[in-house]
Amino acid sequence: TTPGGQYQPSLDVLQQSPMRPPGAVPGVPTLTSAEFDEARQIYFERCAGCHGVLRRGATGKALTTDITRERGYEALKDFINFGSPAGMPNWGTSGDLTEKQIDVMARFLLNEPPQPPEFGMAEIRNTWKVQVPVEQRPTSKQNNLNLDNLFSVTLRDAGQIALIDGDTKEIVNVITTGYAVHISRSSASGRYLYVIGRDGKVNLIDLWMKVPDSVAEVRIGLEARSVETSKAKGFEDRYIIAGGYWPPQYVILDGPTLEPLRVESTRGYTYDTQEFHPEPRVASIVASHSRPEWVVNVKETGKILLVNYEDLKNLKVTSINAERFLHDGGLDRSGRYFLVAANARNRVGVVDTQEGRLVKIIDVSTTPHPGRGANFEHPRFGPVWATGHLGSDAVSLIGTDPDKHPDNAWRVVQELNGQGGGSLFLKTHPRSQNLYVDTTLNPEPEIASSVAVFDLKNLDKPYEVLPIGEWSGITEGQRRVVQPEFNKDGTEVWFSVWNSQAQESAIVVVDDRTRKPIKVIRDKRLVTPTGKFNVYNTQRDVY
Ligand code: DHE
Repeated sequence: TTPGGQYQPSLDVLQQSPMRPPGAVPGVPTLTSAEFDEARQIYFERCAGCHGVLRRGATGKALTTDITRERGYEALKDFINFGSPAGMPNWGTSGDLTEKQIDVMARFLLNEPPQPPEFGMAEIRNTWKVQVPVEQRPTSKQNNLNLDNLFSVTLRDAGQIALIDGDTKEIVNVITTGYAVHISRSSASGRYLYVIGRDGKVNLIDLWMKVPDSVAEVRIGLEARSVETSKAKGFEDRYIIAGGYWPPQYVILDGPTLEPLRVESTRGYTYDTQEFHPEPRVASIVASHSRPEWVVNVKETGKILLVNYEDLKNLKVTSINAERFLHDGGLDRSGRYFLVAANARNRVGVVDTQEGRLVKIIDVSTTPHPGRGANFEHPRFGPVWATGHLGSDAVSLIGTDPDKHPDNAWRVVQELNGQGGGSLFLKTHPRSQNLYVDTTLNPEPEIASSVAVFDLKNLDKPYEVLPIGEWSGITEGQRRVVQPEFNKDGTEVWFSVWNSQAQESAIVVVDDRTRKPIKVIRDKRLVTPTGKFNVYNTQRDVY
């Protein structure tokens, strides 16, 4: 471990490619080699996720040179500096990028995007390392941790995760991983934890070790966001799937060792106009608990793939036409239906994972962003799944019970109004009466550093605002509050107070019943905490 160590994301693989600053185009500013490398690095770390490596746009607008040259250097600089209410972060005024870096980025965007190299089985295999072979791992749990209530916390800019004991709130270990781990997923048994970095690096963490640590790693591409495990009966802890942004592909790995087994490209045709797309990225992936299948959401083609892992040699994939720009989503409370945001189309798609078919595409508000969403019993409409939005203050509640509440199923039964746009995640728990909605990317610092709580028994009651940033005791920097996550019992909800790398960050733990803070975790090792994943809730998809 390297507690508090600063991670320098490496461009090792990218560096091997023959990419050089483009030659001068009349009227287009040039970049030196050093500036070009810096811009590529920043674009990879901050921009590619929304705008795409080839800049063809998805959650963010297209930034191809026909568009950027039309807008011009000054407008690009302003946009990067101040952001926009539609969800573009204010990279300059937040302190994340310097004036000089913004100048370099504006010039970079006026030039053609460089295309990174491919990354097939040979390259993937080259990065595969088993640090502790299976036979040298413990055969029973070697620690006294209550693993069910352990939290895996992303330390974004440090390239690490922190394992935090949910009972004592102590940091158990800080583990070096890929850069900006996006999500953590628990294996079906709960023994293993899988994390994926933005740089495509997957780490396998064995929670049975005396001090849980990484036992294997592999890089599945150059940019990635999602990882999931096999959860069906008979396949527990057997396989892993990781989804790539670049190259656009998914890779199936052996669960206990991360040995790469099969790589599949997602390049192909959009579901609607059936035009070829060179960069259909793999967004969220969720495992079915009842069938040996993963639900794989392909952003740019708008297709949902049900990848059956029963026989990897004769891979069966059901390809469902859904909607473009699929992003994040989760299962309904029954576990049968999967709901996913097609965020740039303001829609939510519903798939019946049992019958392997699309159920409905539902119109919601501007740019839905649910995370995995929030399931609860609505006092009037029965079971619902909720999503917040990046582009509006709406929280849409969608009925999910076609058997007992057929009139309410697969439509927005109610829209709540939260604090504002810029919402990333919302959460509740089967034992909670509260729905917590963050507004992390709202341009108003007060709103970005607080959350709204709705009373699930009385949704007409105005929401209460919890000033989480203020409760953290941190006074410096932009204290963005992000991603509510419950403990195993559903009695506490944890929030990250996500500051820039140079500033102090924290985690605030709130008592769900009283809605008051019960603990603030402040530690110099907590560098830029973002996502938090409770082992038990993640393993069983409790959300
Ligand atoms: Fe995420 C989930 C992609 C920005 C933190 N994010 C996801 C998922 C995808 C995704 C595809 C679903 C994974 C799954 O369930 O299998 N995220 C992207 C992007 O492309 C985007 C928009 C831009 C980018 O450059 O990455 C983006 N995400 C962010 C952030 O800025 C956040 C706040 C911090 C960070 O690390 O970059 C962030 N994303 C998260 C978190 C989740 C997530 C914490 C899981 C939430 C959950 O509760 O399931």
